[in-house]
Amino acid sequence: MLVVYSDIHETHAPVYELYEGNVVQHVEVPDRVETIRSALKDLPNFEIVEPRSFSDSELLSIHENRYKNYLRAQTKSVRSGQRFASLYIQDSYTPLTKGAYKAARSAAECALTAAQLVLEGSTVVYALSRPPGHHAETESMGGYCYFNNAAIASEYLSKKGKVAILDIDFHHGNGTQQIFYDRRDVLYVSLHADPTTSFPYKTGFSGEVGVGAGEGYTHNFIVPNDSTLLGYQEILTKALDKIRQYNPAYLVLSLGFDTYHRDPIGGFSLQTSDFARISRQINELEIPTVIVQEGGYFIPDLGSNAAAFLSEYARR
Ligand code: OKP
Ligand code: ZN
Repeated sequence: MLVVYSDIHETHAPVYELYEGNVVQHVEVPDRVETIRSALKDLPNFEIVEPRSFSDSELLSIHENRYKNYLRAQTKSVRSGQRFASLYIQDSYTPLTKGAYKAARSAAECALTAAQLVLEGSTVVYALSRPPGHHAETESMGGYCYFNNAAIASEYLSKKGKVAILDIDFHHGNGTQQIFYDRRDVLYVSLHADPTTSFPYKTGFSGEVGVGAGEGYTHNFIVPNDSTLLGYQEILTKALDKIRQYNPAYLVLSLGFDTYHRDPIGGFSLQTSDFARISRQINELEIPTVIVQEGGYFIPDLGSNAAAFLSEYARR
């Protein structure tokens, strides 16, 4: 399996977030991706490749130009450490660092490269991207996300055929939902924690089903807190049925490991070996797939969780 990775992400190293106004250590740190990379690099069946470069047009197919320019200009003026933007921002969890723009752009290029490789005939490619993307909306950063990597890759693939996005991060992908809410050529299916009590709080309820031409092409499945594999897989089966009915040409998987039982900000009870079972179930779809890394914050076990999940795919 090809793994698309660039070390540019390291220039984006958030230090703290403001949680209810209090300074809290940031969990979305460079070590996340480094620990996954080192777990995969010595495994057979994995090959790490650099992202290709893309012009701004792919990024601008999803994000507003003025938002992109704002992010670039604002990060340029960060000297060291971090600060917070005043505009185009959803929350106080998503700081500007010196490298945020470059890293986010590179993460999008990882996802785009993975999409391109799938169009060229690979059955599955993994974008080891950071910062994550699924909370980023057309015109705003939020939830540690700046550009929506999975949405940018999906838009790219949608020129060639119908795309289904399956989002299995612990949190609802409000950005991805917003971007494709009125479209039927890209299906959005998400399994996540109850937004009544979990981030992003405002969206992800089961009554949100899309609008206009997109009505019926968004599906939100709420997974109860403390769910273990059995309960999780029951809901996953329903989500996968929606994807089968849609019969897409491509699958984009927004993959989060914050569903792990030891995750510091998650609330489910999945174990390392469960990730292999879950990926086997998704793999049964047999659709050409771009996997895009989203969350997952328990660094000591991130490498083994990624290896457990991806090794099932690497058999393909
Ligand atoms: C990003 B992704 C904890 C507050 C956490 C933000 C969560 C962002 C998750 N101090 N709030 O979906 O993994
Ligand atoms: Zn998450």
